[in-house]
Amino acid sequence: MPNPLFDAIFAPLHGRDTPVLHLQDGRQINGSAFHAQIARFGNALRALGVQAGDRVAVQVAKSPEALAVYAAAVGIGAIFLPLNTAYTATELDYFIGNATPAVFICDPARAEALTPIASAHGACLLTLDAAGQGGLAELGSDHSATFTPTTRAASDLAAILYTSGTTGQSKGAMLSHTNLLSNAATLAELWRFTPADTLLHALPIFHTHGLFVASNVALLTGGQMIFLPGFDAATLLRLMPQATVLMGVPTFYTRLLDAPDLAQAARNMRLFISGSAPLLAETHQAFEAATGHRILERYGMTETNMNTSNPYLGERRAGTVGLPLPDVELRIMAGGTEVPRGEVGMIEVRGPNVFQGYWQMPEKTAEDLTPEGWFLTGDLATLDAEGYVSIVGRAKDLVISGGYNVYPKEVELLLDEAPGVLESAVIGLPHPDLGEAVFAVLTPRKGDVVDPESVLASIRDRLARFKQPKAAVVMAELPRNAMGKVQKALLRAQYKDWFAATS
Ligand code: MLC
Ligand code: AMP
Repeated sequence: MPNPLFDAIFAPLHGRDTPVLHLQDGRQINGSAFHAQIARFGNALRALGVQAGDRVAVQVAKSPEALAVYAAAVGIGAIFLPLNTAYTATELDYFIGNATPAVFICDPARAEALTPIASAHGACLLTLDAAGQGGLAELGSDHSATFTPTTRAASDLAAILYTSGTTGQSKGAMLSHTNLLSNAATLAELWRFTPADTLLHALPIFHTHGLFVASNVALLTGGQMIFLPGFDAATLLRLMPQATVLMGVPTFYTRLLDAPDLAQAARNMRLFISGSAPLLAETHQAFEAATGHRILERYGMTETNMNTSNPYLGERRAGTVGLPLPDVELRIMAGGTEVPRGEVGMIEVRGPNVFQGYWQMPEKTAEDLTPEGWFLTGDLATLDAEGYVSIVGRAKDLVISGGYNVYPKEVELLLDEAPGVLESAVIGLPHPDLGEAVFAVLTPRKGDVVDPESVLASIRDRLARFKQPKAAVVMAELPRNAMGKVQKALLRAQYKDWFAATS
């Protein structure tokens, strides 16, 4: 195949005169119009000199045009690099410096602030706003709607997605055409997607879940998407009667449960899927009681796309993430050997979904990816007698807040720089809306008084909002074990009711 991912997912839109995207305001975009948009962007990027293998970085609001940029980048053989819209200039400087994209597309409102970053790293800066307008759109309108994709091998890279690291340094996960296409095809079959499906799409498209699981699966199977800028419970309920499938993080489901008329809105739905963070068994049960639907929970990550899923027809077991996907091998390891069923170990996975390594970080790649192709996920789990996987914890120091990952180290490094702070410990605490929320424990330097609010204010412009602690407290010193390691488990136990009590 000349361009495996493009040919399977986007080329079939050409000549399709039925809608592919439905927008909140009632507008519809049919397949051929969307393909023409992709072609114009692809031709414009080529005219700018973007070559196969170059990175195309984007930090733009979710829109049909933003999705078209993904398709265009893949179509011209470039490597698509989407960035969370919450990232600050400080964070972007790192990503752009590390990935050195040929082009960086940002919101026009941020262009002035980001120009020095783009210039410093040799990227051409273009703009695209939430309405699909900006420099890229203007360039695109000068170009042809006829498009020939650039030939790529199945093992060539299609995307790089950054994932934060336990050391505080983000790593770019390199994903090949095969990684993305094999996983989309496996999920489409497992979840019984057909051209008759309409996916309610309210996730961001800068992460695996919204971009690869949701968009790739719906487009690969010739379905339609109700493409929303973000999550709003009332809008989802209004549009749900026109949809068949919803994919969301657990916060979507807890919020929907609080909304009136959920049962009525869900009547025509075929499937509700949850992932990216643990879905509490009680949410699963409450949703079934309210709607009659058993949410299908699956488990994945940036480096591997999806690894496991509850079955479509068999038992969807609450509190588990289901069975390994048909083409994914999964084992639970401790001390170099597989643990007996029922015992806890770390999940390792191998298969066509597993990434190609971290961008320009061979040592970090070697830490997590064995020469035999096993990826060490850092997730702790058990297997039951039927092979269902239950995630019971994480070996990595990680907080998952509303489906976004926050690595405490990155936050601690900034907090430790605040005036008067000796050291800090960042932990995740149970939160009724976000599942877990970020919380900081600060200790003062000798003789200093630390005001938690001023400390939080000092990092406000340097870190994406979702990573910033929702609350902070001061302690005289952090609890440590005999080895001197901060005992975060003790802190989590001490403050476990903080958000339940305050929200
Ligand atoms: C927003 N805020 C958050 C937050 N989302 N804070 C902590 N955690 C979050 N997840 C902050 C904002 O900065 C703002 O702060 C305030 O909350 C309100 O912002 P908002 O934009 O109105 O929030 P809302 O729209 O309600 O967003 C919540 C959400 C959203 C849960 C709908 O976060 C979301 O769509 N999450 C999905 C994440 C996702 O797609 N993950 C997949 C990763 S892929 P302030 O202070 O300015 O008011 C992956 C692999 C896999 O994990 O398996 O799928
Ligand atoms: P990310 O790095 O954003 O891709 O996040 C991946 C991490 O999210 C995984 O390593 C898990 O810790 C977590 N995760 C994803 N899906 C689930 C799930 N269904 N249940 C529990 N944790 C999950």
